[in-house]
Amino acid sequence: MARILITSAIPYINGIKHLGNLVGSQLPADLFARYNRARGHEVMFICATDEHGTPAELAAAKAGKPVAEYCAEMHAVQAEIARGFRLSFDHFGRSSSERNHKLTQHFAGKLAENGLIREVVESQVYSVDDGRFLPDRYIEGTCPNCGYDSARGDQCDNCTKQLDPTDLINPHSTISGSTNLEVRETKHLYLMQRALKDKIAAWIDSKTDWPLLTTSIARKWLNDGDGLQDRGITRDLHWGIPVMKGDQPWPGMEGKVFYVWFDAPIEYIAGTAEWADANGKTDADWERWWRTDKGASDVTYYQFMGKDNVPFHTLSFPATILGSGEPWKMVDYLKSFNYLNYDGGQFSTSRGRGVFMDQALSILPADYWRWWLLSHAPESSDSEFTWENFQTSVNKDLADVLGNLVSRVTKFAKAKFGDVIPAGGSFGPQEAALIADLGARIRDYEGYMEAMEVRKAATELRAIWVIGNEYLQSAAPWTVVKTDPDQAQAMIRLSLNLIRIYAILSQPFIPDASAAMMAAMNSDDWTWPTDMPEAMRTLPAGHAFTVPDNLFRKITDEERADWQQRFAGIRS
Ligand code: B3M
Ligand code: ZN
Repeated sequence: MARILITSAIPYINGIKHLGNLVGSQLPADLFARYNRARGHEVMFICATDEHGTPAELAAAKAGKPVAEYCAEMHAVQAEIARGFRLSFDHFGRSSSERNHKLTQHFAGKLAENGLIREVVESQVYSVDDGRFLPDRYIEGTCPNCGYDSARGDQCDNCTKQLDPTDLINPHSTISGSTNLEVRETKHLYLMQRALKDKIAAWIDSKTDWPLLTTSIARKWLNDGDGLQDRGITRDLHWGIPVMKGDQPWPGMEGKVFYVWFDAPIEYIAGTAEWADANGKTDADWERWWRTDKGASDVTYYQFMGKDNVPFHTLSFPATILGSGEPWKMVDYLKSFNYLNYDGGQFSTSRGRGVFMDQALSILPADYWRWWLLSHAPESSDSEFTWENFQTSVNKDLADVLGNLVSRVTKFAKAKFGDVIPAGGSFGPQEAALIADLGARIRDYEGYMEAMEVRKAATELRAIWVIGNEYLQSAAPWTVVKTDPDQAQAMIRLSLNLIRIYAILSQPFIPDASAAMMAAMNSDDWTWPTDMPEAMRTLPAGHAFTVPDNLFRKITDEERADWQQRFAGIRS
């Protein structure tokens, strides 16, 4: 049994995420967590809300609420939606937690002790009309690297370069649109990442099995141009983690907070401590996941995120960890995703374009979305959501292939042989062939799941459903029953067992349908099918089963057209 630590990039607090956000981090992380639990491994799966920074302050102001209250409410909203999508976090924490305050201040203190923090009197953009320093994200202008005209002060979304606001050409405030900006002096702390460059480079070089998307982004920002720069880790904001050196005040930094991207990844650790607190565990219980001197050396740690988050996880966060000089667990495998586009364009939060997580659940159950999103995960390139494609996937893969098999088999079995699994006949060559094929395909499926090849795993799972249909088609128990009822009984016995096996294999993708299949088979034996002939006999003759309600309904053309219109966004 392995010990597997999984973190998903933590979603910002300021609003409900769209399906593109979901498929880029939380959902594939959940798939991987569910798979590993199903294989009997010890899993710790952590996510949280990312609550600091100006976006939270401004969203709270817009909602007319104190920011702490706003964050608490939005956390509850996001947690509820996560449950709706069956995201199986062991804990869904909050980056504003006491645990994260303490840990973030701890790391800053260690970095200072190790001589890796310098104080910089910085010129920062002050918006005269807004009456405040403008944080990075609230300044937009032209990217000095690629010329994109809506680059943000912290990062260019076009070329992913990490920026400082003063790098921008023709900057303006995104709060008021004002260009009446001046540069004023303010003191900030810088993490001396340059001093850690060799260590970070060596660490990245050791990751020979990482996806190219991950290492190419990391290497680019490590080596290109000026390479790894020292980074400001404090901000002139009210809402955030107060700048302290461990538990000591930091002279000259009163009233300032840590930069949201400094404390956010630390929340992966803090979130695990929150898990301990919420479950009556001790510090040792979470430290065994994170401290290599306290049991974490046998943990394998996987991170999931969209490509825009990769620089922070391959350079900045490792700099924090390595710079602390303490034995914290570092990521072993970083799975990153491209973007999901929406119906010929991009998802847009500001324009309400695309499907947001709450809206998705209001029109169809989680499994429908999980299946489409995961089977179209933007792995090797960006991918696109279209309603036609979604309708086809749901109607064909889920309703026709899987749903239909389950309903056909159970209805026929009940009509012909009653409420229990029939005892007649024995498995012949057709059954042996199916069992062998299934066994081989399950091994392939395991390989893809272990490699986090999400699309390939989905394709293999679908193929596993298809071979069941093909078997039924050629074995044709509804015909055989007329001439050789015993043989038809054996076929149905195998098919009912197949439904249980499908429930187990499909559970990481479509947990609700899997639970319904397992319940219909009147079983709670979720043992992963490693020994195929054995797994095919788990439900014995005489075992009761029921006919479940239809697992999936089809999406009609009218619905498709209606939804396409409804989610097109205010300006389309
Ligand atoms: N909140 C950005 C995002 O949701 C950011 C991730 C933090 S991961 C530590 O895309
Ligand atoms: Zn750029």
